[in-house]
Amino acid sequence: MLTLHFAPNSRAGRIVWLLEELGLPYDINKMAFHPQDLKSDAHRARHPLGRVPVLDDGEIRIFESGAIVEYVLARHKNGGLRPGQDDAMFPEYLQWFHYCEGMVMPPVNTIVVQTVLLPPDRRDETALGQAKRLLGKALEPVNEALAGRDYLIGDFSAADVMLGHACFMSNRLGCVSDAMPHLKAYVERVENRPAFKTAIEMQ
Ligand SMILES: N[C@@H](CCC(=O)N[C@@H](CS)C(=O)NCC(=O)O)C(=O)O
Repeated sequence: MLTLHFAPNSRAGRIVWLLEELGLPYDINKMAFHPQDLKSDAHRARHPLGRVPVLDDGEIRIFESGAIVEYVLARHKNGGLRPGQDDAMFPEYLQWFHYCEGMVMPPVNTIVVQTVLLPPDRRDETALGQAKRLLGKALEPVNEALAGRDYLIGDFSAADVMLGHACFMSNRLGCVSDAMPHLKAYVERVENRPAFKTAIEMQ
C-alpha cells in the first residue's frame, strides 16, 4: 500500500492529485503545515529536512515530488500520464516536468517566505520584488507554450501535475497577469479537474 505523508497547501497536493487521477488506492498521514509536525523526530526520520511530500511504498521510502511522480508512474501505472520515450512530445514533456522545480518554484518559494512565512518585521521588499519579476519571466514561456493547447503537451500528462500545480500556486499569489491569457485559462482548466479539487480541498 502507498502511504503519502502530507501537509495542506503544499507540494504534497501534487501527489494526491496524481494518485486521484490514476485511481490508485493510498493511505494518507495528514500533518499540520507547522514545525511541530514537519520538524518532529518522526518526520525528520522520513525526510532529512522535515519537508513534504514523502511517499512510502511498503519498505520503500522516497521524497522529492518530481521523483515521487516518476516513481509512481514507473512502478504503479506502467508509464500512464507520460508519453513513451520515442513519442514526439517526450522531450517537451521532460522539459516542462522539470521546469517546475527548476525555474518556477524557486521564486514562488521566495514569495511565500516574504509574504506569509516571515513575520512582517523580517520581510524584505527588494527580495520580494525581484522574486515577482523572476516568476513573471519564468511564466512567459509557459503561457506561450499553451497557445492552442489545453495542456502542456496537448493531452493531460504528469508534466501538468508538476508545472500545473506550480502555475496554480503562482496564480494564487497574484502572479499570473491578464497579459498571460493562455496561462490563465490553463489554471482554470486545472482547477476544474475533479482529482485536482480533491487534492486542494484536502486539509
Ligand atoms: N523540491 C522539494 C521541495 C519540498 C518542500 O520544500 N516542501 C515544502 C512544502 S511545499 C515543505 O515541506 N516546507 C516545510 C518547511 O520548509 O519547513 C519537492 O518538490 O518535494
